[in-house]
Amino acid sequence: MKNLFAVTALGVAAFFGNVDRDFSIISPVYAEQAQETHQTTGLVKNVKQDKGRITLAHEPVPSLKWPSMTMGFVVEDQALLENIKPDEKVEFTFMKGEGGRFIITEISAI
Ligand SMILES: [Cu+2]
Repeated sequence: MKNLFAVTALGVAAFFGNVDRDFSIISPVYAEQAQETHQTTGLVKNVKQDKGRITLAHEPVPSLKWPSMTMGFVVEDQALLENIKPDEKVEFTFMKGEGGRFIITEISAI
């Protein structure tokens, strides 16, 4: 019984040890930024599906305190741009990626 307890305690310690290591890799600040998404609508100015890029004249983005502007985005998956055409109005969801790029995770015509 004493041995079983010792083994169990060791298992719990090992488990929490692993959790601790995992959290040390991703800092809380980075994890928060990676999960934060933003949504707005916009007009498609240019699409380069083969490069996974799109230029949008977007409406304000309150969650980023952005005014309306025209800017380029990259898409998480080129397939997202399959049915997106210039001069179309779209709604989209994006997040800030590495190197200050903004990555669209969802986009659809409205
Ligand atoms: Cu912008």
